[in-house]
Amino acid sequence: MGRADVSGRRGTAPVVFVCVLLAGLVIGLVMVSQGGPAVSATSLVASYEMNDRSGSTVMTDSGPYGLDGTVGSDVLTGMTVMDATAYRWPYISSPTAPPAKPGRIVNVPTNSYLNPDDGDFTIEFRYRTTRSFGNVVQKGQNASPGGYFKFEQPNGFMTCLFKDINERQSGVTSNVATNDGQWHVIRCELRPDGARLSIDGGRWQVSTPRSLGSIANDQPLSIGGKTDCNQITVTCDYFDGDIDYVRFEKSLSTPTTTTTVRPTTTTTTTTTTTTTTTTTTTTTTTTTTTTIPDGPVQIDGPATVGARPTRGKTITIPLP
Ligand SMILES: [Ca+2]
Repeated sequence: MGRADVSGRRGTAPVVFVCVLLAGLVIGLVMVSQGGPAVSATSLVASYEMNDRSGSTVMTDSGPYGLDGTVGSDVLTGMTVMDATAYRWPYISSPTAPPAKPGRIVNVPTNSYLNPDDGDFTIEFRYRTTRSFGNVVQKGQNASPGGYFKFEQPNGFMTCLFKDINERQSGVTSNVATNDGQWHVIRCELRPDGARLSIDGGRWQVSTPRSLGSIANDQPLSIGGKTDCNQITVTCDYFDGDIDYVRFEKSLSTPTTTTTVRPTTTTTTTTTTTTTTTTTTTTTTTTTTTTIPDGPVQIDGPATVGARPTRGKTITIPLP
């Protein structure tokens, strides 16, 4: 987790006493540059707008790193749904019935930009469904070394879950169902004190405070279900519905403060003898970083669902 906490100590120029006849000239100087608190902020690392044309096999990343994905053969692209261009995951009778259908998965090859590592991480997507199951977005699975994250919606209640390298978990389940067929914006953030979830820009629903360690695996990003599954020993938990976009933000390199220390020089002169004394004071500044959560957090506040989604309309077109 990023931390923003700067503590510093200033050196004190030594006081020089002149005991003999003449006063001495005392010059002391300590300079420490003022490095402000290092604040970690999340930056966009991938943006999948899912506006690719019909029949596209490539999920285009419009983010800064071009982390394009591959569209499974069962996923429909270029769909106009209400006001959006979206991908469609067609009807499936059961998310867990054999055989596995890897064509239902959109995946992006593993990339460190898509791992939370030990910093802040944010996932936001806009989706609609009338079903009560399905994993929407995940990178890694429960058994993945290094940890993982996922979104699933048992009974229509969206849940985001993070699990770190030490198998500590932080997750939030929405207190409202969002499987009403309308567009909903789901935003989940991993912060130093755990996960928090917002529905359609509503109040944060927060996890039990828990600081997680690093989350970094070598698994692909998977949209629409699991990549590594067989529906026998590991269910695939396929999604059924539409997704308008998926975006990822991450705290990247944290700026560090620079400290400059100059030694203190003291010169003392007398009439009888001349003594030059040089004293060096070393000042040490310790710098750490902390993330300042952006935005208010209200524990277990009601999310606003049923309100008009960011770009949604009130008309309803049933899913196939
Ligand atoms: Ca879109």
